[in-house]
Amino acid sequence: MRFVRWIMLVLILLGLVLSGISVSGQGEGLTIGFSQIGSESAWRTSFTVAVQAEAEARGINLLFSDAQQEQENQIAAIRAWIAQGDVDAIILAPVVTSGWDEVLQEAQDAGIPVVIVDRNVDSDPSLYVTRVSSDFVHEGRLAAAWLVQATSGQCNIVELQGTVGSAAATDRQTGFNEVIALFSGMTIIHSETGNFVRTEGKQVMASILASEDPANICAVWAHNDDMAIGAIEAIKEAGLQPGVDILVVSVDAIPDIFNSLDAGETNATVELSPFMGGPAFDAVVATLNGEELPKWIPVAGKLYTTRAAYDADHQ
Ligand code: GZL
Repeated sequence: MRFVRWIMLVLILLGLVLSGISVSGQGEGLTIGFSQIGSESAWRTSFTVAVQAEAEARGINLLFSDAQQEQENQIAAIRAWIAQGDVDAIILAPVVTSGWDEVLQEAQDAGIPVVIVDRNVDSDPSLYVTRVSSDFVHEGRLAAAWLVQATSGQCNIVELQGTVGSAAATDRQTGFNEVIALFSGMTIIHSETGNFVRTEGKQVMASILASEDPANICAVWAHNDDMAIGAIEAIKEAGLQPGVDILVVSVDAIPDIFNSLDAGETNATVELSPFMGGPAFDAVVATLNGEELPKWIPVAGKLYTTRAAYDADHQ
């Protein structure tokens, strides 16, 4: 009888331990798939490097896929990780907003939690754990507010859009347009995509400068710094002074944009932190431990007009 009681006690204790097993706080030993959009901009590359470094520091086995800007490559990578059978979670940086329902459902059916990072998806939030990102609408509002005050509400603006269909482009445009709509003198005279790519930003700006009287252009609003830097090159090649003849405002706060700020060739950038790996991995650990999470974990960013101001905030 004593033996039976002993066995029962061991089984109860074992049940308690097994039911209480939790993933380590940092995610050590987990296998996580990271579907990255590509390397279209300096910010994207710094984001990739930051996530990989964070995984390394935490002892996470990171499976990395660069989709070369193609949604089909992201979907294929996610399906491969589902088929692999030993992937604990997936982190997805979606290139565009639509077209994710099916593969997110497949991941959920396979019991693999998905955390969205950076851009957004239009899928039902029940299909992913949470989204770690900045507020793109706010970034657009900050850029517009700066330009309104810099021009006393009187400016003809060239807009260099990011990737068509991406949340970053759509929402930054929404935020910017909301603010300038309050000032009748603020007008977007050209709006074209440069796909967040430096060379395309230069090409689009050069073609606009060739077709429009440059004296009629007050400012460039670029959805990211890479396109702004491309536009700066085009403005200089047209014999004009970027940052003076034509103001420039953009988003990302990449190292190169601070060189342009130092040279007086651009005027303002809105910070976009590349350090979303930590919050994303924390969300994976929390969800694997059965914790409920909010559907959005925001990452903040400020507008900077000088390197000194940025450095003061990033000691
Ligand atoms: C925005 C991000 C954008 C960056 C660009 O969060 O998706 O994509 O602003 C990048 O540099 O291409």
